[in-house]
Amino acid sequence: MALIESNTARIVAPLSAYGAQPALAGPGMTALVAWVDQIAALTRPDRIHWIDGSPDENDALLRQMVEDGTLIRLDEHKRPNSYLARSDEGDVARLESRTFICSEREEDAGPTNNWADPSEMRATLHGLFEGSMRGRTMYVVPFSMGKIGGPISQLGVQITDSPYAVASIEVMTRVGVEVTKRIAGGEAWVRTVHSVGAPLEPGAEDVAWPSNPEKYIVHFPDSLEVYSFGSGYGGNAILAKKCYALRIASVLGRDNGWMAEHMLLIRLIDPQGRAYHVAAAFPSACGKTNLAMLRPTIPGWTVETLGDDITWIRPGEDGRLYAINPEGGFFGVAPGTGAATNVTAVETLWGNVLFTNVALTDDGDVWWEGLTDEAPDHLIDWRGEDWAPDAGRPAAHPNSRFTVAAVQAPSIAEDWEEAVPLDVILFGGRRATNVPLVVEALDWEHGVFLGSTISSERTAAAEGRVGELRRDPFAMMPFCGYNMGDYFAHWLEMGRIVAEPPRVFQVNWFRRGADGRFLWPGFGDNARVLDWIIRRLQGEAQAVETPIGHVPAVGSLDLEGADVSQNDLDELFAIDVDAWLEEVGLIDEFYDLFGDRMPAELRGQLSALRSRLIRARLDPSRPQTAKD
Ligand code: OXD
Ligand code: MN
Repeated sequence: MALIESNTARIVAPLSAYGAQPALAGPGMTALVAWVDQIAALTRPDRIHWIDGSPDENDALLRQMVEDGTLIRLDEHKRPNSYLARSDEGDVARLESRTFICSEREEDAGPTNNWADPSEMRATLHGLFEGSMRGRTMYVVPFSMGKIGGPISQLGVQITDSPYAVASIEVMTRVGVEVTKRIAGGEAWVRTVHSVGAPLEPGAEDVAWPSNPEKYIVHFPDSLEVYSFGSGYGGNAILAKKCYALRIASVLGRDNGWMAEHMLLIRLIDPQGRAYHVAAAFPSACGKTNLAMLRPTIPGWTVETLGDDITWIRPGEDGRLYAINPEGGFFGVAPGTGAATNVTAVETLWGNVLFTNVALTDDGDVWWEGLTDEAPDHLIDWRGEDWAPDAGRPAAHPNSRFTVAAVQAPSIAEDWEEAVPLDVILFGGRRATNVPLVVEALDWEHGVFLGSTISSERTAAAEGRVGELRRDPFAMMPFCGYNMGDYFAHWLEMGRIVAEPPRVFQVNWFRRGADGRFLWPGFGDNARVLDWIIRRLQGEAQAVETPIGHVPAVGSLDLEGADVSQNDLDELFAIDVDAWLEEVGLIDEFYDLFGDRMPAELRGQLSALRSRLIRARLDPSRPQTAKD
């Protein structure tokens, strides 16, 4: 089995100028150095570079990548200090089929994760990592999720042979010697190891994006370790993000009474200046960054950004749940981000950006589908080939990305690194049918039920057939590090241990009419839904009870100035009882997956929903929707 159990002596020299091992002492440092030595002995890099997080070091790293052909520097006037990376064509997305949860017992990984026996997996990884960094530099990257020393923050170290991963981690987390000092002092940290799996033979020429056709993204939740091999792409290579901040952190949360969620986090300020905090779970590529940077179309409201992808939540002493965004930057999907959809993101990207797989313009800037209405006449596409608007293929990869520091968003809250009390939790999917624009849960337990039923059409962020409907409870299906049945139970428990849990709502911006059109304008107009939600909290907005939850009463949604016809509104809130009874059957089947790990409370919620629907069918005169 091996994979770093032996105590081997250091076999490589550290760099002297940048990258020397920090001169720190303490039990934590001894353990850290021993681990680094073990990984080096296994992977055999030519050099070890301890990242100190300084701007000079970052500059040198970026300059080296430009020299090596890994990055293209963009025009300094158009996009200052910004770079473009083009990945290998086979390395463009997270790979769920190559992602493993290796808990000791298979049932603890649950039916929605790929499980592999931990000893067998260690043996496999040992073979893969053996000598995998030959000819390369091994970077040791100490990082903090959440501000360094924050009450909800957690530490980690990533070892990687990818300078692109280092530069990305420096944007996405807080990196540097301050973290190493805390580790040296004995604070807990998580071990993560990454190799692109492309050793460089002496004299061999490197490629711009080294990777390996064989890919593994492996989590050992019992020992809190991550190993990723073969891919340089963001979600597989920035291990602090999905691997640690969601999969490993969800396990830490289960064991220690907190939650790691795939949620954006915003502050809404109403026309009276009152602030509310909303965390929202949406499956990948459902416009989370757009909502995190929303510009309301209704007067008087402001949205401040706190986070766009991950939220960690802990009970506070006052009986409320408190949340932080553990990340330091945005790793956002570029296509579809434009002046019409997210002008704040466009402004955020003025400079200091690491782009991946977008197109290059003739004047050294970047372009992607949706950035502007009209495409430039000529581009170099994400594969490095000439492109013209009639090429018949996208210029940017559908999952092309920008990596940028959170502080660059003009909408970022001044205190975005502090924990905030949660008022509202939103669950959203991408549903063409059935799910209304907004539904308020009857209570926490019903809210957990709504979260467990999120579903969405598959997107380009992960491999698979685009368009296929997939259940994505809490938007955590690819990111829960343990049995999802237990995860549902943990959600139920968290609502019980706090005196004042947040109110829960379900939203769906993506419902389509019979003619296939989107019924809701979305984007800035989504603020109308948020306005209704906040007015519900204030006891001001009216709702009607339907079999599936509370929906806005007629006239309670502020639609002044909105371009939504009465017919579309009717369709947005229509509840088709028969279609819902079918949906109940599908949820039932989905719940069966979890066998005896499925909490009885959620089974109870499902049968209560079925009864309410049957009653509604028998007595259709009962009020059904906002518009009936
Ligand atoms: C992401 C994802 O990259 O959810 O954020 O896939
Ligand atoms: Mn995400």
